[in-house]
Amino acid sequence: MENYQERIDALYRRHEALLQAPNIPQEGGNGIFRRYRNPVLTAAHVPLTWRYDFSQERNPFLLERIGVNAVLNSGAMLFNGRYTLVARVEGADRKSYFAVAQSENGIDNFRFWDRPVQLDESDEEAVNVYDMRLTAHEDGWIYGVFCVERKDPNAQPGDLSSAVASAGIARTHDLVHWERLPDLRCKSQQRNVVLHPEFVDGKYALYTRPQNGFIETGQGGIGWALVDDITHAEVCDEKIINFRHYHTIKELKNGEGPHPIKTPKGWLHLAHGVRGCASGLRYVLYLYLTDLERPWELIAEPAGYFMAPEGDERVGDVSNVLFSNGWIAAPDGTVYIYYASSDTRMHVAVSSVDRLLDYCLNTPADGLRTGLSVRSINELIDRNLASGYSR
Ligand code: M1P
Repeated sequence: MENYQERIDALYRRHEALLQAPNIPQEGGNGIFRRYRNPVLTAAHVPLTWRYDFSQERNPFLLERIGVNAVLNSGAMLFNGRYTLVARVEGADRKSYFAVAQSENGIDNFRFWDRPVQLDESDEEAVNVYDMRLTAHEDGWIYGVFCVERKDPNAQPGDLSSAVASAGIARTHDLVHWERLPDLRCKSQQRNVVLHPEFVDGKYALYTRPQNGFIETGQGGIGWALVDDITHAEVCDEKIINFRHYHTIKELKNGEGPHPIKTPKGWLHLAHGVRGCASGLRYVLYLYLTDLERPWELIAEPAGYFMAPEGDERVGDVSNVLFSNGWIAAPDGTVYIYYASSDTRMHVAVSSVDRLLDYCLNTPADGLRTGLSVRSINELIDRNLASGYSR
């Protein structure tokens, strides 16, 4: 039987081996992006000191004291030259919190900082917080906008599930000390709210997702709203800029991912779309492009999904889900897309601004009926025949 210190050393060795495992790109793919083999963050990446009590007196069996269920939906940015994720860590108790992890190259060796983020409470205590979108705004602050969940005060007695979602806002300069601002005030419930990185007409601009209830999103889609004062943010007028449609990948709901990337051809957006099927909800990722001067105006939107769950990604806590609220456009034009699979673990896929623009501008749009989908295929075949390719 190993002694206590040897067992601790073995835990650390296994943890280090995981943290230092090199990641490698997967072969094949569609040319638009490249997946990497290993998840970049999982529950097992969480520091051992957050989970174990290393005192033999208090923890003679060396049991894990505080469990982690999943590491998922992470905000992302380059911070002090490092690829930085503000991850949603979900405890075994189902409460999520935020934690910063960094990597030198964006694809492997992500390490959490020493402690999770200790966010101040707003005036009204929240039961859960999750899915932070990071925005380094031109006002000089780094903002984190996230979902705040509370029990529905109007729930019937015995109803322990009904909840209310709103957008929490906090800002920081160092990702350690966060100033909590009042939650977004709005007529509807909100999840997937994202701060645009630039002022628009001298105002803060938000991508929103108005909801009828905690789960239902009603008629709309992704919204756009201007806010005068981010320290008392209120959505008075919201217009839908990216609609949902019947029999598409976003038939049931959609939501903005991270804030869009500014490119010479427009703002490049990453979003998720949801449809229902016999096995439940299916979450996929899609892209769209909006005008540089008028970020609320759609320029292009390829048909269908950009990424969908594949292989092991399909299975997890909430299966058949890809979700992204973080990507990084590096100075050389490489784009690192950080996405979670099945609400369980974080992955990276790599592309470039040029490839993603090409994809957006040259993939046929959704004609919304099968006849037009087949017409697009035949037009492609005609062009290939004209170039001498018959099969
Ligand atoms: O379980 C899938 C996702 O469900 C929600 O997203 P949406 O509000 O668009 O339905 C969020 O809870 C998200 O965290 C989760 O990944």
